[in-house]
Amino acid sequence: MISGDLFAASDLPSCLQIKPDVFLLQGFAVAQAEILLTHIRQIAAQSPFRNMQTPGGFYMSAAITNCGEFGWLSDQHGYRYSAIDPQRQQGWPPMPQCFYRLADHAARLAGFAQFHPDVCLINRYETGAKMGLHQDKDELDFSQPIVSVSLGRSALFQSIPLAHGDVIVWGGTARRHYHGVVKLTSADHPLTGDYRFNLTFRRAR
Ligand code: MD6
Ligand code: FE
Repeated sequence: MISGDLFAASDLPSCLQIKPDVFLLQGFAVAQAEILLTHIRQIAAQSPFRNMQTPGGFYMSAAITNCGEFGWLSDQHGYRYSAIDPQRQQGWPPMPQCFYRLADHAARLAGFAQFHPDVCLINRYETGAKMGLHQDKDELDFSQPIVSVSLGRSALFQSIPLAHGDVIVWGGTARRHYHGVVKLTSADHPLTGDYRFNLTFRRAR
């Protein structure tokens, strides 16, 4: 039986606009964190995390893999999306239904009712890893937001502290803003140990 309490205001997930067109859903993915981490392990068993080379010849400190129709890649030739994981010479593992549902739900709460991600880029950070200042601009349609899910250890994303289970929806005027992740200092999380994982859902094509 559905009780009135199910729809009490306090049960609605909070969705805070923290900057123009940047929404923070604090703890939104906490309840699903363990199943998400299980899927990440299964994806990585097929398409392993790897430290990709940048066009400048350096290696990224965050290790990356993908699931979905396409995956984001960096190598000496540049940044791009590809339907093929060059490491295994076949497609990326499929995007689990629960990933898709989480991204869709978060996007809706932030006002993006028509988000259709075809990529989930998965970043893995350990102590000392960071993500330099960048724009996400390899996608075709900038009216589609990016939904970002943080798992495990906390990190500072621009001036925003992101904790386990926090979700960011990044769209509209913010979509092409520069951003980065500050170098992680030593700390452990009970579910991920030394690691922080970040899922970013995107529409590439
Ligand atoms: C990270 N995130 O949080 C890296 N990009 O590890 C991103 O680069 C990012 O969280 C675009 C939109 C949301 C993001
Ligand atoms: Fe980004």
